[in-house]
Amino acid sequence: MRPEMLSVHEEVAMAINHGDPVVALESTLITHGLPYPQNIEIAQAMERTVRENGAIPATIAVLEGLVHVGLNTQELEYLARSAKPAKISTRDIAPAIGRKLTGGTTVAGTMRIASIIGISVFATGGIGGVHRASADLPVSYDVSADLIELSRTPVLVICAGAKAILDIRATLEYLETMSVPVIGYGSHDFPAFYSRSSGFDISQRADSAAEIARITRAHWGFGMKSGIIVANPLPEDRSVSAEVIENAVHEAIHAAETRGIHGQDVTPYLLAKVSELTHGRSMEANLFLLQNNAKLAARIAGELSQLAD
Ligand code: PSU
Ligand code: MN
Repeated sequence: MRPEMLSVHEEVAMAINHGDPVVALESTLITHGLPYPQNIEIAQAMERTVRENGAIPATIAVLEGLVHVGLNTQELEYLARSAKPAKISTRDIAPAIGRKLTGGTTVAGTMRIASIIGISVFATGGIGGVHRASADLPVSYDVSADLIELSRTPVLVICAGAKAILDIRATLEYLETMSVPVIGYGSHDFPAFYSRSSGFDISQRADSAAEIARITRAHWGFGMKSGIIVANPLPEDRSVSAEVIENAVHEAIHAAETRGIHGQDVTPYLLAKVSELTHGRSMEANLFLLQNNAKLAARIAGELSQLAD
């Protein structure tokens, strides 16, 4: 990594050097997930939650071709208001630098940058996955680069599972094949973002941040190179019924097919459509779970930094 490509916020750099807890945060959520000003409000709320739980937040994004790790208020504002931001997955990092673009990094892009910098804990909403197959394409080849990054980059990703826009069963099979541990926080059931339960079992359950930290340390301590998923379900009273979501997902997928949406536009399109169809319900759950994940991530980062002593 050439230094002129990268700007690491001083506070983040210091925390990394001292081995203090740091939590990376993604920015596609800001550029493609939510409209202004909700996007900046939630980004700042997540940063606050990370701090309140004893860690330093490091929001990752690319601004005019410079990779930023940790954004100040003006930088966050610039990103949140940016008119045509790029969606930056791993393969888009170099083009974004080379062409001086501004954009939000996806789970894959954020993991890669975090790992290069030395940050190993990352909080997000939901990961990308294997998209559902359709009648004319019975096997889905739309597999998010998030899964590939998880298979080769040692970062712990705290999320609320994967959204029901995806084929969750295929996503979990893929993660099993790629040997990525999936740990349910307080649950054996993989959450489906807005809903506590997808109905699909995962192999590990852990009931505390300390237990997750011990598993993580063992994974990397043993030389494993992959990432780890921590799936953090919403509490029961915040969860939206799977039926409400499923109807919206069907309609959203149909609309995407009719309009010929493909490639990296699929996920933002489906997410916006589902959110529109479920009105405020899904937005509320979304905001809550992002904080919930930021909090758990900060606690795990704290436990991990203690184990390192
Ligand atoms: N899933 C969500 N919310 C999101 C995304 C996924 O519930 O905002 C974003 C994340 O940044 C994720 C990306 O990394 O979409 C995946 O896009 P794709 O499916 O094109 O890989
Ligand atoms: Mn895709």
